[in-house]
Amino acid sequence: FKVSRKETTPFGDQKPGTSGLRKKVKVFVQPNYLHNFVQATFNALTAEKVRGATLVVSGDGRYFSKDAIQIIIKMSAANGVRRIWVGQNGLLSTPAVSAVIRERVGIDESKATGAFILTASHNPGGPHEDFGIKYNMENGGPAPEGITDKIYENTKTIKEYLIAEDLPDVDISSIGVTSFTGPEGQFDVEVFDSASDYVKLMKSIFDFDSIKKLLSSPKFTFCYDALHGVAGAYAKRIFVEELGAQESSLLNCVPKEDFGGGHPDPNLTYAKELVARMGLGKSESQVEPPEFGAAADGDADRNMILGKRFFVTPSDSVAIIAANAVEAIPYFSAGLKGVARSMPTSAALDVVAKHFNLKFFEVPTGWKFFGNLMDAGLCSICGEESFGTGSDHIREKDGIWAVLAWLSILAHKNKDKLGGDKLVTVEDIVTQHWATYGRHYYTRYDYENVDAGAAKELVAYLVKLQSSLSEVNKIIKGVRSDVSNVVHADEFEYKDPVDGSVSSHQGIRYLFEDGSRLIFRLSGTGSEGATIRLYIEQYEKDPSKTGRSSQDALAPLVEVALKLSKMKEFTGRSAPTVIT
Ligand code: VG1
Ligand code: CO
Repeated sequence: FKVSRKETTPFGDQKPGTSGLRKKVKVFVQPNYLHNFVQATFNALTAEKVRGATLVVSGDGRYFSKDAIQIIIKMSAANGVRRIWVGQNGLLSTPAVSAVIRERVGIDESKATGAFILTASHNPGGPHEDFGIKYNMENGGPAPEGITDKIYENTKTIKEYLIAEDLPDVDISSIGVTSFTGPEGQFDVEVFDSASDYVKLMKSIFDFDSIKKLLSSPKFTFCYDALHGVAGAYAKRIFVEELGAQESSLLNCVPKEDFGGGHPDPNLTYAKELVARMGLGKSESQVEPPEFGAAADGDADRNMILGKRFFVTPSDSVAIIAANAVEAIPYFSAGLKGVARSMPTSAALDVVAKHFNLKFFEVPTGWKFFGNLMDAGLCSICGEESFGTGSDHIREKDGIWAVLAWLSILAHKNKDKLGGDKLVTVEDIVTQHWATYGRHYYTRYDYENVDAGAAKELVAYLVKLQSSLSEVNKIIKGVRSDVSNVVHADEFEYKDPVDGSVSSHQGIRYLFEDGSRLIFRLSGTGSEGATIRLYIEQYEKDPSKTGRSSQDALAPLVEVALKLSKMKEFTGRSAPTVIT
C-alpha cells in the first residue's frame, strides 16, 4: 500500500470527556471527523511511539463501528503501526480490551501497546444516536488527562492526516491474520476470538467450581441481562458454558448495533425487563423472581446487582465486595492493598476501609484516576456510584467481574447451606452489612439535556455560594430545620499521590455535620446539551433505622438540595430525567 497525506481542517468540538469523545453518529460521519481525532491521537502519542506499535481496535459493536474500524486500520498502516488486533466482528468489551492489552500474546510473541475503544458506553446507539472513541494506554487504562489534553490541542490545529487509501477492507468476521506490505515493511491485521483472553483471566481470579456448585443448586436461580450490548458475547461463554447456568437465564444477550432500540444503561429505569423479572417492577410478576439478577451497559464495564425484589446500590456493592473479597475470592486471598472510590460515590467504602485499616483514596469521577493507584500497588478494589466496580486485575471497571464477585460471595456464604432449606440471599448480605457498618442512604438525580448556558450558571452560582457557610446554613434552615448544618463546602480538587498531577473543578461538595453530603457536578459523557448530576447521601449508624426506603429517608435533604441550587429557576425543570 501507499501512504497518502490528506489535507484537513480542525473541528472545534473534539474535547475528550470523562471517557473519550462521544457524539451523535451524524457528527462522527462528517468527512474527516473521525480521521482528525485518530491522527490527533497518533500525534499526541508521538510518531516514534506509534511506529512499530501493536494496537487493539474494537468496541461494543454499535452502529458505525465497522466503518470506523476500517478507517482506523488504514490510518494505522499509514502511520507506521506494525499490527492491528481486532476482536471477531469488531467486538470487545471495554474490560476485555484492558485485559487483552495486559495479557494477550499474539503472533511473533507480540504484546499490545494500546487500544482504540469504539463505544459510547451506556448511551443509545444507531444512526440517530451516539458513537464514541477513546484511547487506552499500555497499562490497559484510559489515557490520562496529560494525553487527552494533548489530543484536544492537536485537534484544534490539525492540518493533515495519513491514510493508506488503497488498502482493501479487511474481513473482520473471521479469525486469522491478513498481511500487507507498505513503505516501511509488513503490516498485519489479526482477528481473534473476543472472549477467550477475558475468560481465561476470570478463571484465574475466581473459584469457578464453587460458583458452579451454587448455580447448580435448585434453590439458587439466576438471570443476566446484557441489554443487547457486548456483554452478550461473554455471558454465554462464562455463565452458561463455564458455570452451567441455563440458557434461559440470559436476557438480551445478542449484541446489536442499536441495542435493540433500547438505552443500554443498567439501572432501575432502563433495565426494565430484568427489573420486572426480579419482582421490582410496577406490577408484581406471576412467577417467582430469581434469587440473583444482574445487568451490563453497552460496553460491559458497568453492572447492576439485584436480589429477589431487592436493589443493591453500586456504592454499597463495592463496599460489600471489599469487605468479603479476602475470604471469598482467591485473587485477593493475600489481602487488599487498598481501596478507592470516586468522590460522589457514597462513603460506605470508607467505613469498610477504616474497619480493616486499609489504605483509602477518594478520586475524581472517571476510571482513569484509579489506574495510577493500581500501577503503584496502592489499590486492589475500587468503585463508582454510577454502576462501576472493579479491581487491579485490569485498568477499567468490569461488569462481569462484579457479577462473578457477587456470585463468589454468595457461594462462600452458602458453602454449607446448599443442601439445607434456606440460602443466604443478596438481601441478607446487604442488611447484615448495614447492621455491621451502618447504612449510607443514597440517591442520584440526573437532569439530562439541560441548556448548556443554564447549567453553567447553576454551577457558577453554587461555586460562589459554597464560599459562605453562613449564607448556606441560613438558606438550609429556612427550608428544613431538621437538616443538620453544613460544616465544610468546596470545589473538589485532586492531587494524584503518585504523579502529583492536579485535577480541579471536579464538583461542588456540601458536607454536613452528621456526615450527609450534597454534591453537584456536570456530566462529561453526554453528547447533547448539559447533564447536571446531583448526588445525595445520608449516613445512618443506628441499626434500628437502616431499613427505611431511601427516597423517604432522603426527602429532607432532597428538598434542601433543590432549594439551595435553585434547580428549577436555573433549568426550568421541576423533576429530574432519571433517578438512580
Ligand atoms: C459517567 C459517570 C462516571 C463514569 C463515566 C464513564 O460520567 O458518572 O462515574 O466513570 O460515566 O462510564 P459523567 O461525567 O457523565 O458523570 V462509562 O460506562 O460511560 O465508560
Ligand atoms: Co460503559
